[in-house]
Amino acid sequence: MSVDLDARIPNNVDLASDTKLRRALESWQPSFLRWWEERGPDGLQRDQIYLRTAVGVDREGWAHYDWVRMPDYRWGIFLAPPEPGRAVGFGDVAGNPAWQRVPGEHRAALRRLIVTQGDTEPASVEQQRKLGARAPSLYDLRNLLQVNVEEARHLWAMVYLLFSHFGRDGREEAEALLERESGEADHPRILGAFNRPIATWLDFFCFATFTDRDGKYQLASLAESGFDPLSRTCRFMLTEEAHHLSVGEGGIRRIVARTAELMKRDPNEDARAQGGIDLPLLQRFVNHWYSESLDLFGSPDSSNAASYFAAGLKGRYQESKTGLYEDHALLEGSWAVEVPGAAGAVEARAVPMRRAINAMLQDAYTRECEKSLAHWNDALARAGLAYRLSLPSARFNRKIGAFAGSPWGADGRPSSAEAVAAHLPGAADLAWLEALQDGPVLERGQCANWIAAPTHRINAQPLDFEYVRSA
Ligand code: BYC
Repeated sequence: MSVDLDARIPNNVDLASDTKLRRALESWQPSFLRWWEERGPDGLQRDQIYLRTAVGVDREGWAHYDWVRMPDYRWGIFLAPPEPGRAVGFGDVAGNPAWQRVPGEHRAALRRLIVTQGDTEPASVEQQRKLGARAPSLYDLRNLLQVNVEEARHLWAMVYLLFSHFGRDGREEAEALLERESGEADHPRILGAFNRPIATWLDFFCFATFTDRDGKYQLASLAESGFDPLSRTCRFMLTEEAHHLSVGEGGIRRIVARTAELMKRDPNEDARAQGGIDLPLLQRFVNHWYSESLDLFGSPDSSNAASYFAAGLKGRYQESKTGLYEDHALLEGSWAVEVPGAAGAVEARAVPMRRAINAMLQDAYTRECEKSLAHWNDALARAGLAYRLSLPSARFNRKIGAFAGSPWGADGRPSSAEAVAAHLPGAADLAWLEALQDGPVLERGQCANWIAAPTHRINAQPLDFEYVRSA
Protein backbone atom coordinates (compact mmCIF):
# COMPACT_ATOMS: atom_id res chain seq x y z
CA MET A 1 0.00 0.00 0.00
CA SER A 2 2.63 2.56 -0.94
CA VAL A 3 1.45 6.15 -1.06
CA ASP A 4 2.35 8.27 -4.08
CA LEU A 5 2.16 11.86 -2.87
CA ASP A 6 4.00 13.48 -5.76
CA ALA A 7 1.59 12.31 -8.43
CA ARG A 8 -0.85 14.81 -9.91
CA ILE A 9 -3.51 12.92 -7.98
CA PRO A 10 -2.00 11.64 -4.71
CA ASN A 11 -3.02 8.01 -4.22
CA ASN A 12 -2.30 4.65 -2.67
CA VAL A 13 -3.91 2.68 -5.50
CA ASP A 14 -0.85 2.56 -7.78
CA LEU A 15 -2.29 4.93 -10.38
CA ALA A 16 1.22 5.25 -11.84
CA SER A 17 1.02 1.75 -13.32
CA ASP A 18 -2.50 2.11 -14.73
CA THR A 19 -2.02 4.70 -17.45
CA LYS A 20 -5.57 4.52 -18.81
CA LEU A 21 -7.21 5.04 -15.45
CA ARG A 22 -4.72 7.75 -14.43
CA ARG A 23 -5.33 9.68 -17.65
CA ALA A 24 -9.08 9.34 -17.26
CA LEU A 25 -8.96 10.73 -13.72
CA GLU A 26 -6.55 13.48 -14.77
CA SER A 27 -8.97 14.50 -17.49
CA TRP A 28 -11.77 14.82 -14.89
CA GLN A 29 -9.57 16.89 -12.57
CA PRO A 30 -9.97 20.25 -14.39
CA SER A 31 -13.78 19.89 -14.32
CA PHE A 32 -13.55 19.18 -10.60
CA LEU A 33 -11.36 22.25 -10.00
CA ARG A 34 -13.72 24.43 -12.02
CA TRP A 35 -16.61 23.10 -9.95
CA TRP A 36 -14.68 23.83 -6.72
CA GLU A 37 -13.90 27.41 -7.78
CA GLU A 38 -17.48 28.08 -8.90
CA ARG A 39 -19.46 26.22 -6.27
CA GLY A 40 -17.00 25.72 -3.42
CA PRO A 41 -16.47 28.14 -0.48
CA ASP A 42 -17.30 31.63 -1.68
CA GLY A 43 -14.69 34.37 -1.53
CA LEU A 44 -12.07 32.26 0.28
CA GLN A 45 -10.20 30.61 -2.56
CA ARG A 46 -7.13 32.84 -2.33
CA ASP A 47 -6.72 32.69 1.46
CA GLN A 48 -4.27 30.36 3.22
CA ILE A 49 -6.15 27.94 5.42
CA TYR A 50 -4.60 25.79 8.18
CA LEU A 51 -5.83 22.45 6.85
CA ARG A 52 -5.30 18.80 7.54
CA THR A 53 -4.48 16.75 4.47
CA ALA A 54 -4.55 12.98 4.25
CA VAL A 55 -1.10 11.82 3.14
CA GLY A 56 -1.54 8.16 4.06
CA VAL A 57 -3.94 5.72 5.63
CA ASP A 58 -2.05 4.81 8.79
CA ARG A 59 -2.56 6.48 12.16
CA GLU A 60 -0.13 9.35 11.51
CA GLY A 61 -0.60 9.69 7.79
CA TRP A 62 -4.11 11.00 7.67
CA ALA A 63 -3.40 14.10 9.71
CA HIS A 64 -0.76 16.33 8.15
CA TYR A 65 -1.35 20.07 8.91
CA ASP A 66 -0.24 23.12 6.98
CA TRP A 67 -1.49 26.39 5.48
CA VAL A 68 -2.91 25.76 2.03
CA ARG A 69 -4.77 27.73 -0.60
CA MET A 70 -7.83 25.57 -1.11
CA PRO A 71 -7.52 25.14 -4.89
CA ASP A 72 -4.02 23.74 -4.18
CA TYR A 73 -5.36 21.21 -1.67
CA ARG A 74 -4.00 17.73 -2.43
CA TRP A 75 -7.24 15.83 -2.99
CA GLY A 76 -6.15 12.21 -3.04
CA ILE A 77 -7.47 8.72 -3.52
CA PHE A 78 -6.93 6.59 -0.44
CA LEU A 79 -8.28 3.16 0.32
CA ALA A 80 -7.91 1.41 3.67
CA PRO A 81 -5.44 -1.51 3.51
CA PRO A 82 -6.84 -4.76 2.11
CA GLU A 83 -7.79 -7.54 4.52
CA PRO A 84 -6.24 -10.75 3.18
CA GLY A 85 -8.84 -13.43 2.53
CA ARG A 86 -11.80 -11.14 3.12
CA ALA A 87 -15.13 -12.82 2.40
CA VAL A 88 -18.64 -11.48 1.77
CA GLY A 89 -20.06 -11.20 5.27
CA PHE A 90 -23.83 -11.49 4.81
CA GLY A 91 -26.71 -12.26 2.47
CA ASP A 92 -27.11 -15.13 0.01
CA VAL A 93 -23.42 -15.39 -0.86
CA ALA A 94 -21.97 -15.01 2.64
CA GLY A 95 -18.62 -16.78 2.88
CA ASN A 96 -17.69 -16.39 -0.80
CA PRO A 97 -14.52 -14.38 -1.47
CA ALA A 98 -15.16 -10.63 -1.59
CA TRP A 99 -15.22 -9.30 -5.17
CA GLN A 100 -12.32 -7.24 -6.49
CA ARG A 101 -14.27 -6.52 -9.68
CA VAL A 102 -17.93 -5.63 -10.06
CA PRO A 103 -20.07 -8.76 -10.56
CA GLY A 104 -22.11 -8.25 -13.75
CA GLU A 105 -25.43 -9.02 -12.07
CA HIS A 106 -24.85 -6.32 -9.42
CA ARG A 107 -23.46 -3.66 -11.69
CA ALA A 108 -26.59 -1.49 -11.84
CA ALA A 109 -27.22 -1.67 -8.08
CA LEU A 110 -23.60 -0.88 -7.16
CA ARG A 111 -23.43 1.96 -9.62
CA ARG A 112 -26.59 3.41 -8.12
CA LEU A 113 -25.31 3.14 -4.53
CA ILE A 114 -21.96 4.71 -5.45
CA VAL A 115 -23.58 7.53 -7.42
CA THR A 116 -26.05 8.26 -4.61
CA GLN A 117 -23.23 8.35 -2.07
CA GLY A 118 -21.04 10.44 -4.39
CA ASP A 119 -23.82 12.93 -5.08
CA THR A 120 -24.14 13.92 -1.43
CA GLU A 121 -20.49 15.00 -1.15
CA PRO A 122 -20.39 17.94 -3.61
CA ALA A 123 -23.98 18.74 -2.62
CA SER A 124 -22.95 19.54 0.95
CA VAL A 125 -20.11 21.78 -0.25
CA GLU A 126 -22.58 23.69 -2.42
CA GLN A 127 -25.04 24.00 0.45
CA GLN A 128 -22.36 25.49 2.72
CA ARG A 129 -20.80 27.75 0.15
CA LYS A 130 -21.86 31.10 1.65
CA LEU A 131 -21.27 30.33 5.32
CA GLY A 132 -17.77 31.82 5.42
CA ALA A 133 -19.28 35.30 5.30
CA ARG A 134 -21.03 34.62 8.64
CA ALA A 135 -18.28 32.69 10.44
CA PRO A 136 -18.36 33.19 14.22
CA SER A 137 -14.56 32.82 14.53
CA LEU A 138 -11.41 31.94 12.60
CA TYR A 139 -11.47 28.57 14.34
CA ASP A 140 -14.98 27.82 13.08
CA LEU A 141 -14.19 29.12 9.62
CA ARG A 142 -11.22 26.78 9.40
CA ASN A 143 -13.33 23.84 10.60
CA LEU A 144 -15.98 24.58 7.97
CA LEU A 145 -13.35 24.64 5.23
CA GLN A 146 -11.75 21.46 6.54
CA VAL A 147 -15.12 19.73 6.32
CA ASN A 148 -15.60 21.13 2.80
CA VAL A 149 -12.26 19.93 1.42
CA GLU A 150 -12.84 16.50 2.96
CA GLU A 151 -16.31 16.20 1.45
CA ALA A 152 -14.68 17.04 -1.88
CA ARG A 153 -12.12 14.29 -1.24
CA HIS A 154 -15.02 11.90 -0.62
CA LEU A 155 -16.31 12.89 -4.03
CA TRP A 156 -12.91 11.85 -5.44
CA ALA A 157 -13.23 8.54 -3.60
CA MET A 158 -16.52 7.73 -5.33
CA VAL A 159 -15.33 9.06 -8.69
CA TYR A 160 -12.32 6.75 -8.47
CA LEU A 161 -14.68 3.76 -8.10
CA LEU A 162 -16.79 4.96 -11.03
CA PHE A 163 -13.80 5.41 -13.32
CA SER A 164 -12.01 2.24 -12.30
CA HIS A 165 -14.97 -0.17 -12.36
CA PHE A 166 -17.80 1.19 -14.50
CA GLY A 167 -16.15 2.09 -17.80
CA ARG A 168 -17.92 4.62 -19.95
CA ASP A 169 -21.05 4.69 -17.75
CA GLY A 170 -18.81 5.55 -14.83
CA ARG A 171 -17.24 8.46 -16.71
CA GLU A 172 -20.66 9.83 -17.56
CA GLU A 173 -21.81 9.49 -13.97
CA ALA A 174 -18.67 11.31 -12.80
CA GLU A 175 -19.49 14.22 -15.11
CA ALA A 176 -23.11 14.24 -13.91
CA LEU A 177 -21.92 14.51 -10.29
CA LEU A 178 -20.58 17.96 -11.19
CA GLU A 179 -23.66 18.91 -13.21
CA ARG A 180 -26.44 18.33 -10.69
CA GLU A 181 -26.58 21.19 -8.20
CA SER A 182 -28.02 21.48 -4.71
CA GLY A 183 -31.42 23.16 -4.72
CA GLU A 184 -31.55 23.61 -8.51
CA ALA A 185 -35.09 23.15 -9.81
CA ASP A 186 -34.12 21.41 -13.06
CA HIS A 187 -31.18 19.25 -11.99
CA PRO A 188 -31.22 18.91 -8.20
CA ARG A 189 -29.11 16.61 -6.06
CA ILE A 190 -30.52 13.09 -5.65
CA LEU A 191 -31.54 13.00 -1.98
CA GLY A 192 -33.92 15.47 -0.31
CA ALA A 193 -31.76 16.85 2.53
CA PHE A 194 -29.01 17.76 0.07
CA ASN A 195 -31.27 20.27 -1.65
CA ARG A 196 -32.20 22.18 1.53
CA PRO A 197 -30.43 25.48 2.15
CA ILE A 198 -27.74 25.73 4.81
CA ALA A 199 -28.01 29.46 5.27
CA THR A 200 -26.88 29.90 8.87
CA TRP A 201 -24.38 28.37 11.27
CA LEU A 202 -27.22 26.78 13.21
CA ASP A 203 -28.10 24.91 10.01
CA PHE A 204 -24.45 23.96 9.56
CA PHE A 205 -23.91 22.64 13.09
CA CYS A 206 -27.23 20.73 12.99
CA PHE A 207 -26.41 19.37 9.53
CA ALA A 208 -22.97 18.24 10.72
CA THR A 209 -24.56 16.58 13.77
CA PHE A 210 -27.53 14.89 12.13
CA THR A 211 -26.91 14.63 8.38
CA ASP A 212 -23.22 13.78 8.62
CA ARG A 213 -24.23 11.12 11.11
CA ASP A 214 -26.47 9.58 8.44
CA GLY A 215 -23.29 9.69 6.35
CA LYS A 216 -21.47 7.75 9.06
CA TYR A 217 -24.15 5.05 9.16
CA GLN A 218 -24.48 4.78 5.37
CA LEU A 219 -20.70 4.63 4.92
CA ALA A 220 -20.46 2.04 7.69
CA SER A 221 -23.03 -0.17 5.97
CA LEU A 222 -21.26 0.26 2.61
CA ALA A 223 -17.97 -0.55 4.36
CA GLU A 224 -19.48 -4.01 4.92
CA SER A 225 -19.97 -4.47 1.17
CA GLY A 226 -18.79 -7.61 -0.56
CA PHE A 227 -17.46 -5.32 -3.31
CA ASP A 228 -14.05 -4.90 -1.69
CA PRO A 229 -12.90 -1.60 -3.31
CA LEU A 230 -16.10 0.07 -2.06
CA SER A 231 -15.59 -1.37 1.40
CA ARG A 232 -11.99 -0.17 1.61
CA THR A 233 -12.86 3.28 0.29
CA CYS A 234 -15.64 3.75 2.84
CA ARG A 235 -13.50 2.51 5.71
CA PHE A 236 -11.02 5.30 5.13
CA MET A 237 -13.76 7.91 4.63
CA LEU A 238 -15.18 7.05 8.05
CA THR A 239 -12.09 8.43 9.81
CA GLU A 240 -12.81 11.85 8.30
CA GLU A 241 -16.54 11.63 8.95
CA ALA A 242 -15.92 11.33 12.70
CA HIS A 243 -14.33 14.79 12.70
CA HIS A 244 -17.34 16.32 10.93
CA LEU A 245 -19.63 14.97 13.62
CA SER A 246 -17.49 16.49 16.34
CA VAL A 247 -17.58 19.87 14.57
CA GLY A 248 -21.39 19.72 14.56
CA GLU A 249 -21.97 18.44 18.04
CA GLY A 250 -19.27 20.68 19.52
CA GLY A 251 -20.72 23.72 17.73
CA ILE A 252 -24.16 23.17 19.22
CA ARG A 253 -22.63 22.45 22.63
CA ARG A 254 -20.88 25.83 22.52
CA ILE A 255 -24.11 27.57 21.49
CA VAL A 256 -25.98 25.89 24.35
CA ALA A 257 -23.24 26.89 26.81
CA ARG A 258 -23.31 30.52 25.66
CA THR A 259 -27.10 30.65 25.63
CA ALA A 260 -27.20 29.30 29.18
CA GLU A 261 -24.74 31.99 30.26
CA LEU A 262 -26.78 34.75 28.59
CA MET A 263 -30.07 33.45 30.03
CA LYS A 264 -28.68 33.56 33.52
CA ARG A 265 -27.48 37.09 32.95
CA ASP A 266 -30.96 38.30 31.89
CA PRO A 267 -33.69 39.06 34.45
CA ASN A 268 -36.23 37.16 32.27
CA GLU A 269 -33.83 34.40 31.17
CA ASP A 270 -34.20 35.89 27.69
CA ALA A 271 -31.17 34.86 25.60
CA ARG A 272 -32.29 36.93 22.60
CA ALA A 273 -32.40 40.09 24.68
CA GLN A 274 -28.69 39.44 25.37
CA GLY A 275 -27.79 38.85 21.72
CA GLY A 276 -27.87 35.06 21.98
CA ILE A 277 -29.79 32.20 20.40
CA ASP A 278 -32.87 31.12 22.35
CA LEU A 279 -33.36 27.42 23.03
CA PRO A 280 -36.83 27.09 21.36
CA LEU A 281 -35.24 28.35 18.13
CA LEU A 282 -32.44 25.82 18.46
CA GLN A 283 -35.08 23.13 19.06
CA ARG A 284 -36.81 24.04 15.76
CA PHE A 285 -33.52 23.59 13.89
CA VAL A 286 -32.98 20.23 15.60
CA ASN A 287 -36.51 19.23 14.50
CA HIS A 288 -35.78 20.27 10.92
CA TRP A 289 -32.42 18.58 10.41
CA TYR A 290 -33.18 15.44 12.39
CA SER A 291 -36.38 14.76 10.43
CA GLU A 292 -34.72 15.58 7.10
CA SER A 293 -31.88 13.22 8.00
CA LEU A 294 -34.25 10.38 8.94
CA ASP A 295 -35.58 10.55 5.38
CA LEU A 296 -32.07 9.70 4.16
CA PHE A 297 -32.46 6.16 5.48
CA GLY A 298 -35.15 5.42 2.87
CA SER A 299 -38.32 3.60 3.73
CA PRO A 300 -38.19 1.40 6.87
CA ASP A 301 -39.84 -1.36 4.82
CA SER A 302 -37.76 -1.47 1.65
CA SER A 303 -37.41 -4.05 -1.11
CA ASN A 304 -34.32 -2.17 -2.36
CA ALA A 305 -32.65 -2.65 1.03
CA ALA A 306 -33.62 -6.35 1.02
CA SER A 307 -32.04 -6.82 -2.43
CA TYR A 308 -28.85 -5.00 -1.42
CA PHE A 309 -28.55 -7.23 1.65
CA ALA A 310 -29.34 -10.45 -0.18
CA ALA A 311 -26.69 -9.64 -2.78
CA GLY A 312 -24.03 -8.82 -0.17
CA LEU A 313 -23.77 -5.20 -1.35
CA LYS A 314 -24.87 -3.22 1.71
CA GLY A 315 -24.96 -4.63 5.23
CA ARG A 316 -26.11 -3.57 8.66
CA TYR A 317 -24.15 -1.21 10.90
CA GLN A 318 -20.97 -3.07 11.99
CA GLU A 319 -22.25 -6.29 10.39
CA SER A 320 -18.80 -7.89 10.64
CA LYS A 321 -18.01 -6.82 14.20
CA THR A 322 -17.26 -9.92 16.23
CA GLY A 323 -20.04 -10.92 18.57
CA LEU A 324 -22.57 -8.29 17.47
CA TYR A 325 -24.82 -10.38 15.22
CA GLU A 326 -25.21 -14.16 15.00
CA ASP A 327 -27.44 -14.36 11.94
CA HIS A 328 -25.98 -12.89 8.73
CA ALA A 329 -28.58 -14.43 6.42
CA LEU A 330 -31.72 -12.87 7.93
CA LEU A 331 -34.08 -15.28 6.24
CA GLU A 332 -36.21 -15.75 9.32
CA GLY A 333 -37.89 -13.49 11.84
CA SER A 334 -39.22 -9.98 11.61
CA TRP A 335 -38.58 -6.44 12.83
CA ALA A 336 -41.34 -4.23 14.24
CA VAL A 337 -41.86 -1.13 12.12
CA GLU A 338 -44.39 1.57 13.01
CA VAL A 339 -47.14 2.37 10.53
CA PRO A 340 -50.18 4.65 10.79
CA GLY A 341 -53.32 2.72 11.76
CA ALA A 342 -56.98 3.73 11.69
CA ALA A 343 -58.18 7.00 13.27
CA GLY A 344 -54.77 8.39 14.16
CA ALA A 345 -53.55 5.22 15.86
CA VAL A 346 -50.06 3.81 15.33
CA GLU A 347 -49.53 0.09 14.76
CA ALA A 348 -46.46 -2.11 14.77
CA ARG A 349 -46.06 -4.07 11.56
CA ALA A 350 -43.84 -7.17 11.52
CA VAL A 351 -41.54 -6.63 8.52
CA PRO A 352 -39.37 -9.54 7.27
CA MET A 353 -35.82 -8.87 8.49
CA ARG A 354 -34.19 -8.23 5.13
CA ARG A 355 -36.83 -5.69 4.17
CA ALA A 356 -36.27 -3.90 7.50
CA ILE A 357 -32.55 -3.14 7.07
CA ASN A 358 -33.19 0.60 6.67
CA ALA A 359 -35.30 0.58 9.85
CA MET A 360 -32.51 -1.15 11.81
CA LEU A 361 -29.94 1.33 10.58
CA GLN A 362 -32.25 4.24 11.40
CA ASP A 363 -32.90 2.91 14.93
CA ALA A 364 -29.16 2.62 15.61
CA TYR A 365 -28.69 6.15 14.24
CA THR A 366 -31.40 7.54 16.51
CA ARG A 367 -29.80 5.98 19.57
CA GLU A 368 -26.56 7.77 18.71
CA CYS A 369 -28.35 11.10 18.09
CA GLU A 370 -29.87 10.79 21.54
CA LYS A 371 -26.35 10.82 23.00
CA SER A 372 -25.69 14.21 21.40
CA LEU A 373 -28.90 15.54 22.88
CA ALA A 374 -27.88 14.16 26.29
CA HIS A 375 -24.54 16.03 26.11
CA TRP A 376 -26.28 19.29 25.27
CA ASN A 377 -28.86 18.77 28.01
CA ASP A 378 -26.11 18.06 30.53
CA ALA A 379 -24.80 21.56 29.85
CA LEU A 380 -28.28 22.99 30.53
CA ALA A 381 -28.63 20.96 33.70
CA ARG A 382 -25.19 22.06 34.92
CA ALA A 383 -26.24 25.67 34.38
CA GLY A 384 -29.30 25.06 36.54
CA LEU A 385 -31.78 25.66 33.70
CA ALA A 386 -35.01 23.69 33.36
CA TYR A 387 -35.28 23.70 29.53
CA ARG A 388 -34.34 20.47 27.73
CA LEU A 389 -33.78 19.84 24.03
CA SER A 390 -35.26 16.68 22.53
CA LEU A 391 -35.48 14.74 19.29
CA PRO A 392 -38.89 15.02 17.64
CA SER A 393 -40.84 11.83 17.03
CA ALA A 394 -39.64 9.81 14.01
CA ARG A 395 -43.15 10.34 12.55
CA PHE A 396 -42.71 14.12 12.48
CA ASN A 397 -42.27 15.99 9.19
CA ARG A 398 -41.51 12.93 7.09
CA LYS A 399 -41.34 12.89 3.30
CA ILE A 400 -40.22 9.26 3.02
CA GLY A 401 -41.71 6.18 4.67
CA ALA A 402 -45.09 5.26 6.14
CA PHE A 403 -45.65 8.61 7.88
CA ALA A 404 -44.99 10.73 4.81
CA GLY A 405 -47.90 12.60 3.30
CA SER A 406 -49.87 13.39 6.46
CA PRO A 407 -48.93 15.73 9.30
CA TRP A 408 -47.65 14.15 12.49
CA GLY A 409 -46.54 16.31 15.40
CA ALA A 410 -43.15 16.47 17.10
CA ASP A 411 -44.88 14.61 19.96
CA GLY A 412 -45.75 11.76 17.58
CA ARG A 413 -49.50 12.45 17.46
CA PRO A 414 -51.64 13.26 14.40
CA SER A 415 -51.38 16.98 13.82
CA SER A 416 -52.01 19.72 11.24
CA ALA A 417 -49.75 21.26 8.60
CA GLU A 418 -49.77 24.55 10.57
CA ALA A 419 -48.74 22.85 13.81
CA VAL A 420 -45.93 20.99 12.04
CA ALA A 421 -44.71 24.25 10.48
CA ALA A 422 -44.70 25.91 13.92
CA HIS A 423 -42.17 23.32 15.08
CA LEU A 424 -39.82 24.06 12.18
CA PRO A 425 -37.69 27.15 11.50
CA GLY A 426 -39.85 29.74 9.74
CA ALA A 427 -39.04 32.75 7.55
CA ALA A 428 -38.97 35.06 10.60
CA ASP A 429 -36.53 32.71 12.40
CA LEU A 430 -34.24 32.71 9.41
CA ALA A 431 -34.33 36.47 8.96
CA TRP A 432 -33.59 37.00 12.66
CA LEU A 433 -30.74 34.49 12.69
CA GLU A 434 -29.21 35.89 9.53
CA ALA A 435 -29.22 39.33 11.11
CA LEU A 436 -27.60 37.93 14.28
CA GLN A 437 -24.93 36.12 12.23
CA ASP A 438 -24.32 39.09 10.02
CA GLY A 439 -20.66 39.29 9.05
CA PRO A 440 -17.66 37.14 9.99
CA VAL A 441 -15.59 37.50 13.15
CA LEU A 442 -12.04 37.32 11.82
CA GLU A 443 -9.90 38.67 14.69
CA ARG A 444 -7.62 36.05 16.21
CA GLY A 445 -9.03 34.53 19.41
CA GLN A 446 -12.35 36.39 19.08
CA CYS A 447 -15.78 34.78 18.90
CA ALA A 448 -19.29 35.98 18.04
CA ASN A 449 -21.49 36.79 21.03
CA TRP A 450 -23.91 33.90 20.38
CA ILE A 451 -21.41 31.07 20.78
CA ALA A 452 -18.95 30.13 23.55
CA ALA A 453 -15.24 30.01 22.77
CA PRO A 454 -13.99 26.64 21.51
CA THR A 455 -12.47 24.26 24.01
CA HIS A 456 -10.84 21.76 21.66
CA ARG A 457 -7.52 22.60 20.04
CA ILE A 458 -6.61 21.86 16.45
CA ASN A 459 -3.26 20.08 16.21
CA ALA A 460 -2.41 21.43 19.69
CA GLN A 461 -2.43 25.03 18.44
CA PRO A 462 -3.57 27.81 20.80
CA LEU A 463 -7.14 29.05 20.42
CA ASP A 464 -5.98 32.45 19.17
CA PHE A 465 -4.01 30.79 16.37
CA GLU A 466 -4.06 32.28 12.87
CA TYR A 467 -6.23 29.55 11.36
CA VAL A 468 -6.90 31.58 8.23
CA ARG A 469 -4.46 34.00 6.61
CA SER A 470 -6.31 36.40 4.36
CA ALA A 471 -4.86 36.93 0.91
N1 BYC B 1 -34.68 11.54 -1.05
O1 BYC B 1 -36.66 1.57 -0.76
P1 BYC B 1 -36.47 3.02 -0.47
C1 BYC B 1 -23.46 11.50 3.45
C2 BYC B 1 -35.88 6.97 -3.11
S1 BYC B 1 -25.10 11.07 3.68
C3 BYC B 1 -35.04 11.22 -2.32
O2 BYC B 1 -37.38 3.64 0.49
P2 BYC B 1 -33.64 2.63 -0.32
C4 BYC B 1 -23.09 12.89 3.71
C5 BYC B 1 -35.01 5.79 -3.44
O3 BYC B 1 -33.85 6.18 -4.18
C6 BYC B 1 -25.21 9.37 3.17
N2 BYC B 1 -35.31 9.97 -2.73
O4 BYC B 1 -35.01 3.34 0.01
C7 BYC B 1 -23.63 13.59 4.78
C8 BYC B 1 -35.96 4.90 -4.23
O5 BYC B 1 -36.06 5.35 -5.56
P3 BYC B 1 -36.66 4.34 -6.69
C9 BYC B 1 -25.39 9.18 1.66
C10 BYC B 1 -35.22 8.98 -1.82
O6 BYC B 1 -33.39 2.60 -1.77
C11 BYC B 1 -23.29 14.93 4.98
C12 BYC B 1 -37.29 5.16 -3.56
O7 BYC B 1 -37.17 6.42 -2.89
N3 BYC B 1 -25.23 7.81 1.28
O8 BYC B 1 -22.67 10.69 3.08
O9 BYC B 1 -33.50 1.37 0.46
C13 BYC B 1 -22.40 15.56 4.13
C14 BYC B 1 -37.63 4.07 -2.60
O10 BYC B 1 -36.49 3.81 -1.81
C15 BYC B 1 -34.86 9.23 -0.49
C16 BYC B 1 -26.23 6.99 0.94
O11 BYC B 1 -27.38 7.35 0.94
C17 BYC B 1 -34.59 10.57 -0.10
N4 BYC B 1 -34.23 10.90 1.16
O12 BYC B 1 -32.68 3.64 0.46
C18 BYC B 1 -21.87 14.85 3.07
C19 BYC B 1 -25.84 5.57 0.60
N5 BYC B 1 -34.87 8.05 0.17
O13 BYC B 1 -35.98 3.01 -6.49
C20 BYC B 1 -22.19 13.52 2.85
C21 BYC B 1 -26.34 5.14 -0.73
C22 BYC B 1 -35.24 7.11 -0.70
O14 BYC B 1 -38.11 4.28 -6.49
N6 BYC B 1 -27.78 5.18 -0.84
N7 BYC B 1 -35.44 7.66 -1.89
O15 BYC B 1 -36.24 5.05 -7.99
C23 BYC B 1 -28.63 4.22 -0.38
O16 BYC B 1 -28.20 3.28 0.26
C24 BYC B 1 -30.08 4.32 -0.68
O17 BYC B 1 -30.23 4.90 -1.94
C25 BYC B 1 -30.91 5.16 0.35
C26 BYC B 1 -32.40 4.89 0.05
C27 BYC B 1 -30.53 4.76 1.78
C28 BYC B 1 -30.69 6.64 0.19
